[in-house]
Amino acid sequence: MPDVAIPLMYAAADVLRANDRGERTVAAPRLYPHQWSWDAAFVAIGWGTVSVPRALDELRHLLRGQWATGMIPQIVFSAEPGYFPGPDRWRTQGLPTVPTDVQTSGICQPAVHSLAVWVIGEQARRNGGADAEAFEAFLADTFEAWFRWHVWLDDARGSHPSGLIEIHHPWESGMDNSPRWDAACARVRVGQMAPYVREDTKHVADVEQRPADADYDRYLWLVEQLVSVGYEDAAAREVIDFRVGDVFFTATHALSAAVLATLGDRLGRTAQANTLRGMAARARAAVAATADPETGHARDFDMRAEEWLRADTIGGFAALICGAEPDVYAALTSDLLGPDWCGHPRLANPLPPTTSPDSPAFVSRNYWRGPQWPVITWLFTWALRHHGHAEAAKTIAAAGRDQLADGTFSEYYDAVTGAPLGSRNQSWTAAAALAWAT
Ligand code: 9WN
Repeated sequence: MPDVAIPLMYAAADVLRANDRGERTVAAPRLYPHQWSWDAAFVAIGWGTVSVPRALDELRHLLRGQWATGMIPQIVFSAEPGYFPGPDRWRTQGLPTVPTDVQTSGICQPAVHSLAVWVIGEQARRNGGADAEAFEAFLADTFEAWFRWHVWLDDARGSHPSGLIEIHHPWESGMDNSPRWDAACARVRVGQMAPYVREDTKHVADVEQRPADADYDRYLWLVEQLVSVGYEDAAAREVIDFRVGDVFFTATHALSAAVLATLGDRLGRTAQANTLRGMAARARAAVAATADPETGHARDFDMRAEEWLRADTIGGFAALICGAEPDVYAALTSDLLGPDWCGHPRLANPLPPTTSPDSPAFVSRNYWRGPQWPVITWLFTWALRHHGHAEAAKTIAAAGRDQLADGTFSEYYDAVTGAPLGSRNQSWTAAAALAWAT
């Protein structure tokens, strides 16, 4: 029986249908009129509960943007206006590594895609019949593409001795203005570049819900630096002002590579499956090695300054995504549920805030600096269940569903007042509601 009230499921499916543009879904109706990489993975999971073939189309469309290097780009652009920076600013067109039939940005986002393939595969197996067949055909067609994505991450972004996946832009973390990046961003020296006008602030009720202008200057400057080396990975490592080992990204890579290995076994691709298992083990060990000796929380590493980045954020719980030793996992789980995090007395809903309410960097309504993001909540509930902590998953999922009962399917929610924030009818929020229903 679904755990989500039936009318909420219908409403969530209606959000996906309204945001559907054929083979792809816009991340949000006005704010994000293109296909985003990690959004597409979660959105496909949501679609999978409605229509497995439509879910597979979503992922196929995303793969149209895959670069020859193996990178899956952060954005596959559509012709719809209203978002900045668009293709003109990214200037990826004409590079030898980019696809020719779609335009893309030049960076990536967390590797949750093989997780999506896995979850949709489970749904297809439960459905049986044509859905199961469609999934098997899809897996055989696309396995290589997902494999190449993880290989690229391991090679081009996993060469630092820490074993962490490195990112070259805060947007690659998916948690753009998280306090995780404050110290590293402070070291970015913005140079001369063409003027620009933000579009995002035109679509939200209050600019205080979005990153600051100074953040945007850095974001755009980092794009200039990447353009200056034609997005070539080795050169980018040398020139980029922001070079950070992202522990949460690393954890998604570990989890996704592990489940893709199991799918590879089923396809009889033993050598590739073993390669994926090796990557997953290395990435998991890298996440474990970041643990702060005092708190046990995972830390990011600034590869430019060669120092640990300390911030009390949801990134500290990265090991819950990829798995850890049983005692470490249990301790982190009880910390997440305890009075410093989900159970913090200031919170409107007992859900993981993106930044600890006790952190000086906490702002309850500003983007990744405090608000609760339903899609992140869903990811933690899936991972907790996967790693054997079903009760904790159930507790958090129940609160997550209560939050969505307002029917706005907002991008994020004020952690203290519970108010819906950012875009309404955000696709991945609707997808989270649907995914909790299975
Ligand atoms: C930049 C689409 C994306 C999400 C990110 C979220 C936000 C973009 C932006 O929206 O980022 O990628 O313009 O603010 O931070 O996680 O993928 O929903």
